[in-house]
Amino acid sequence: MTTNLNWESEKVRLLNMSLEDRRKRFEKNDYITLDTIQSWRIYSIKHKNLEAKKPTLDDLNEFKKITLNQALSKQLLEKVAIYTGDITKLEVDAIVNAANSLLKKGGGVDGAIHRAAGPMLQQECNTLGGCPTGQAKITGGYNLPAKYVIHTVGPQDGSETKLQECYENSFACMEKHDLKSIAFPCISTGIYGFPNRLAAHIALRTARKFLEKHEHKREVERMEKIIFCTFMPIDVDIYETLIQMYFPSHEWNYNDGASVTEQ
Ligand code: AR6
Repeated sequence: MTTNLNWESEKVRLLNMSLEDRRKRFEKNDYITLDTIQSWRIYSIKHKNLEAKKPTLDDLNEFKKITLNQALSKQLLEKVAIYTGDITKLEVDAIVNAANSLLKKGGGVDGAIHRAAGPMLQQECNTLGGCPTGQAKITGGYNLPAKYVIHTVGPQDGSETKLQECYENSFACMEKHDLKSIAFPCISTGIYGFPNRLAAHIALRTARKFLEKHEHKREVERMEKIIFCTFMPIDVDIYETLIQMYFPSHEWNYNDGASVTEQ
């Protein structure tokens, strides 16, 4: 049993474990491996109903805040994914937690992550001195299939800049620790009440910018996968619509204007 162990030694022990040994800690169906999560390229081929999902005029206006580097468009389709379900099941390098600034276990996805990770996650969080809104701090994943948890604190006042910083700082955190796969919940859109659609624009835009910057790096330094973990049906619908703008799988693109739905 690990419950009497100190979090520091347990963190080191788990991080040094082979993948095979890490997996032995779980029932077979209790973790989801990265290779079984469809990239957006495959998802967009398999889900035929997606083409019917058109952005609105508001979406188009929000999308104007970015100009895509078209030369990278094809390869980036492999780097992003929508996954619908429980983020605590994902065997990725890091899952992101929508935390509070005290880094004390709360409700929502934060509660789910703490429950699945076990008490050492809180013990490590207690040593970090909290986390200001928009910043990100990293801990071990403990009993989670994910190696690390990146805790970021979303805005409670609807600040778009702060939400963007959550994504930017989570990416910075993973780069610093040489991590290659990350899964985000829809930060701030639950208890903190940020509008879901605008939040998805910010998440997708920030991810696109990060990947465009990153793709010029050497193969070994590149990102493997950014996963947008949707949990509520409304977010599935929003992400399935908007990801088509930010990661277009067709020749046309929304920077040139394309058909939209009436609002
Ligand atoms: N897997 C993936 N996403 C989930 C899961 C899950 N297991 N559970 C919930 N979500 P919220 P916030 C989705 O409220 O708005 C906590 O008390 C959920 O449906 O968790 O940033 C913290 O301690 C929603 O789409 O985060 C803070 O006090 C998304 O996760 C406060 O809530 C985020 O909702 C943070 O509020």
